[in-house]
Amino acid sequence: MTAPDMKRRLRELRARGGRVVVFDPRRTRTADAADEHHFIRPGSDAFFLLGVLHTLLTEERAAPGRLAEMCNGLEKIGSLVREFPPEAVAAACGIEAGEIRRLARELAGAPTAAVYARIGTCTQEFGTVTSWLVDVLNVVTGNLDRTGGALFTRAAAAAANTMGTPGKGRGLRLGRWTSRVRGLPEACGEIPAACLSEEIETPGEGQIRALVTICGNPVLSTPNGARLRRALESLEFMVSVDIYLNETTRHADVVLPGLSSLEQPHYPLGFTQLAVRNFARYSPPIFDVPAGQMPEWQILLRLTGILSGQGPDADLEALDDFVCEQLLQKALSSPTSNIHGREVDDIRRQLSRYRGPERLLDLQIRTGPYGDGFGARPEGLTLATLAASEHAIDLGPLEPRLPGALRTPSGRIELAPEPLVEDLARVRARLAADRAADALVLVGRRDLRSNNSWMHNLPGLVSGRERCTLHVHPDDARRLGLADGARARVRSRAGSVEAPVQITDAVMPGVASLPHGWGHDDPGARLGVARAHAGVSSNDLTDENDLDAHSGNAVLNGIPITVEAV
Ligand SMILES: Nc1nc2c(c(=O)[nH]1)N[C@H]1C(S)=C(S)[C@@H](COP(=O)(O)OP(=O)(O)OC[C@H]3O[C@@H](n4cnc5c(=O)[nH]c(N)nc54)[C@H](O)[C@@H]3O)O[C@H]1N2
Ligand SMILES: Nc1nc2c(c(=O)[nH]1)N[C@H]1C(S)=C(S)[C@@H](COP(=O)(O)OP(=O)(O)OC[C@H]3O[C@@H](n4cnc5c(=O)[nH]c(N)nc54)[C@H](O)[C@@H]3O)O[C@H]1N2
Ligand SMILES: [Mo]
Repeated sequence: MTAPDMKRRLRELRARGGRVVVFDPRRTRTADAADEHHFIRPGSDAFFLLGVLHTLLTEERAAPGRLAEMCNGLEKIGSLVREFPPEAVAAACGIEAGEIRRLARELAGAPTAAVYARIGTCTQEFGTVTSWLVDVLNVVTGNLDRTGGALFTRAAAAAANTMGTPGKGRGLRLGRWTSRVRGLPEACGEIPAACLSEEIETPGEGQIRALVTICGNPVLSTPNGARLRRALESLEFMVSVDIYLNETTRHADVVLPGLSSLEQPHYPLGFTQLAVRNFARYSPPIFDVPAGQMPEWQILLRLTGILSGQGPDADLEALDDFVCEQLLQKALSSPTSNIHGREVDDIRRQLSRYRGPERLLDLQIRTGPYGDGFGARPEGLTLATLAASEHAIDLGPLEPRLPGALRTPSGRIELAPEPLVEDLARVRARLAADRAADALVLVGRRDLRSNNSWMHNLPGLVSGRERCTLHVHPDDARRLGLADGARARVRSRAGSVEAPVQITDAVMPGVASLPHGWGHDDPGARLGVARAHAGVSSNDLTDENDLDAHSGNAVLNGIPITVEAV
């Protein structure tokens, strides 16, 4: 879900008689805008959700409705949750059994509802299981794919769930191969960023000796950044496509700055997949490209030419044509595409007004679910119609899309996939392992005037009170002898940092919070303003060995730490 002015939307939802309930180890601004907020122990969402499911199923409140006929494994859920009655999970998640039951009953009693989770439930020990249980809850209550519930978008371009055969596909593929050093499974073709240091450090066939970073600052944004910093130094060669000389790019042999976003055209390809209403919008560049600078897509094609052995003077036009041709041939040969079997020259000619990413976008929009099919539906969308429209084009509210939006081999919702069912054993084991009562764990937090690790080099965005502070609950501060504003040393398995303490009851007892993306005191970076507001990197505390088993996402929330006054 992505949409502007969420505060207003939540207010309007409540004015319509809706209720908002937030689960977060911190009392956030979202929590302030809600009817109810519950502190939840970091990493314990799976326990809580299992307790809710247990209540729904044992009290026979499940009402999947039309979803029942679309599911494989619905019956299995009942037996999976049997061992997780609210009493068994309450202490671990920090929410009382009676409250879990009440919340479950209210969820089941609501005419429509949506259970929705974001990054805090992904970047933790049970990230994949938690995300799965969220979906299971929406299915069991009949809220998946229902107006007023959790709906799929129908994006105008590049949506996997609008291409190919409706309802059928390869499904999600995990673990087809493993990383070289630690043997970690790939997920959707990627291996965890948490493997990067060891893949650089460990000699042998396949060792990473050169690196290209694009638009990323992994020294500050991935776990155990301190180790990565050392690893990057040992590379034979590194290129960064980036606009700043920061903690990561300063290790590069070559930095290639692209254009500012106002010098480039924009289409929110990613966010339209997550929108709360279907729309398409194209924004032309506002400023001309300054002399001597290249758009990022040309920089990347230039690098492609070099890496593919064509040297620094490879024909960019030919490379661009090659990329477009791949996409075009795929569309022409797909029996379900709206240009299946058409004359290739006709389509090429119609695409020829654009180059680079705009040409690819035009192709994807026109072969997409609202597209003009290059003349087959003249009233359909093209990039030209978007460009001619001053505002976004409204493609209507989200609507039920199942089973057509599915891309599983079975053509059904796989509600109890084997790898996740098996992972419940890990959940069970964790539930049994009592944590020490006074153990402290670390979570992060985001900031309105920041975007992950950057935007700290602009005076207007770092003015005012220091933001890289350690939030600590008053009870913990008392116990640990920490004073507000005084400095504390925070230690984890991976490392240690020193930060000023901010005592606040906006964090739950037993939890401390430090934002990520700070730590701008690197001598090699050229960030004058950011250096004056350096802060420390919370990813010097996160552990590259702690991952969610399936996604490979790093555990960035719920890090065991100790804190002492300095
Ligand atoms: N201004 C601004 N906007 C941004 C960003 C930014 O840095 N600044 N970043 C952008 C990016 S890259 C992303 S991915 C999105 C992320 O947007 P969100 O997904 O909304 O992520 P956060 O704002 O980090 O909020 C995550 C919340 O999860 C809570 N949390 C931590 N651990 C747990 C847990 O175990 N269980 C539960 N239930 N909650 C937990 C944290 O306290 C925090 O309040 O925001 C994007 N928007
Ligand atoms: N502890 C902890 N760690 C986290 C998170 C967390 O919640 N807690 N959140 C995680 C999440 S959700 C994310 S998405 C990652 C984000 O981490 P990264 O993907 O590393 O992203 P940023 O830190 O935003 O760095 C963006 C980079 O892009 C550069 N840049 C900005 N504009 C442009 C441009 O127009 N062109 C180019 N080429 N470069 C540009 C900036 O200079 C910067 O180097 O961090 C992750 N790390
Ligand atoms: Mo993100």
